[in-house]
Amino acid sequence: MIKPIVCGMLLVAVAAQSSGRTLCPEQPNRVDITVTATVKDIAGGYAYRYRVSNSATSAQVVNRFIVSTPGASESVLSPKGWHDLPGRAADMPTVSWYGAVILQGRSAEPFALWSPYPPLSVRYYATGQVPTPTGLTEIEAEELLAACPASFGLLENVARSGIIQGPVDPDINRDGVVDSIDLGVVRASFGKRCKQPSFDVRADLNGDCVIDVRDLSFVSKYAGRRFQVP
Ligand SMILES: [Ca+2]
Ligand SMILES: [Ca+2]
Repeated sequence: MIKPIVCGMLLVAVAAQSSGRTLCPEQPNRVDITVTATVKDIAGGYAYRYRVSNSATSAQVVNRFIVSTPGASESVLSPKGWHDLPGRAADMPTVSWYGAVILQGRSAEPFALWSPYPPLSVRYYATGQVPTPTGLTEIEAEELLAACPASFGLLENVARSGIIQGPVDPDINRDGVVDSIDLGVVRASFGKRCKQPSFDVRADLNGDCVIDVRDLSFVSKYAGRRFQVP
């Protein structure tokens, strides 16, 4: 039974080539980066400084680095190289950096943002860039891009994501003060996990898909603190 199946696959491959069907480049999924963050109390808020290094073993360059800033995007400044990403889902505001391509074996210059919100776990994302093959005409390159939308470094094609320190707003109901109402939101779904009934995503402040003492202690730590409501 094995031989006929192999023969069949070969015939399909030959047919694809002879018909001129596009062979898409590999999708971005082989970026190997190291991300470090430092946080300092500064001027009534926090300065977050990030460094991104693209490993020499990475198969792709990095063309965008993104930090999720839940509940805090309105107050994030945009120093050189940083941008708000308009059009993102309201529950996942982000800032992103795409000032230059980070080659394999290289580090990006550190970049920073300021936020009034204290540090907790947030998610970062990196997209890998797949260059179009050399030697194509402009029309051929456009046809390849159109035929292979998944292959080129779009935000949706995240090459690597992970957890890092970033700004998180402990004022869950955003009334300007961290108090018993915010603690109550966490307690109301304490112990719940993602996709369970009564899991309140607002209470999962560190984004680990479970509402537990980590979330509660973060809100408790900042009880009484006032944050300007945008
Ligand atoms: Ca509140
Ligand atoms: Ca959590």
